[in-house]
Amino acid sequence: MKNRLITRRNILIGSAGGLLSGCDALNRNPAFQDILATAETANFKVQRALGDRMQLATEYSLADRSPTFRANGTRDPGTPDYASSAAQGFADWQLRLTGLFKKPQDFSLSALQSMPQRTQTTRHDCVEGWSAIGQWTGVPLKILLDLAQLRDSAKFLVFHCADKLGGRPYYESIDLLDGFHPQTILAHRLNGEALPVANGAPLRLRVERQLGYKHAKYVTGIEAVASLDGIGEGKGGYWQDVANYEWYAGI
Ligand SMILES: Nc1nc2c(c(=O)[nH]1)N[C@H]1C(S)=C(S)[C@@H](COP(=O)(O)O)O[C@H]1N2
Ligand SMILES: [Mo]
Repeated sequence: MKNRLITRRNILIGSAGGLLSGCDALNRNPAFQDILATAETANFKVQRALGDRMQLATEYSLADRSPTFRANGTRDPGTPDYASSAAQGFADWQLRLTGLFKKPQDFSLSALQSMPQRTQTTRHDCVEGWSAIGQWTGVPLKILLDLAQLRDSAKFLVFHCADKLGGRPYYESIDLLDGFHPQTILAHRLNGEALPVANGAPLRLRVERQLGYKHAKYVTGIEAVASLDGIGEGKGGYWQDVANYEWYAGI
């Protein structure tokens, strides 16, 4: 039984590697292997779960877009720093990659905009009971992870934001499966225009297989960590800490 399981695991890891090319670090990653280990008793469930995690979210046509893409949560971080950056069209915005990277580095907004881009029209589902379809353009997170090179000990990516809600910094985190997912992008355009302040200018995460609160707006930094323990209250995100929302909010 054990041997069969190991064999199956290798097959699963192998196929994940095929889909997410260049993800040797992911395949060696203990967190990734934990995903498999949690469903040891029902292997087909593991296979289904992993298969699901690899799938693309539905993409829509431009005609399907919502007339207006509503905003939720912070609509303007409202700090002097943010206001002065906004006044110069975010020319001084820096995205800082810190933590468990071999080559931690900063990217300016214009550097991110000059990288290969992905455009996708997807449906955003907020847990509060509304959805909206919008077209997003941004840099695939995988490109940044490949440049900064995760260390083998990295298990999660924490997104730090410029805003506070109720006095606490907003933050979110995802695992490496979502980090390397082809639809996971740092978006700077919505519906063909510069991302509005209300929707997270100049940079917001799109992690299309999960609910709205995972999509961190006003992103200033990505920290690669081995554990979520030291971040916020340790539950992996603002709403997880404040209201016990699920860390993995799959849709
Ligand atoms: N930094 C930050 N990110 C955030 C939030 C927030 O308040 N601050 N709200 C979250 C929630 S609950 C949702 S539904 C979406 C809303 O994105 P939108 O304003 O573009 O509709 O952003 C998410 N990301
Ligand atoms: Mo939300």
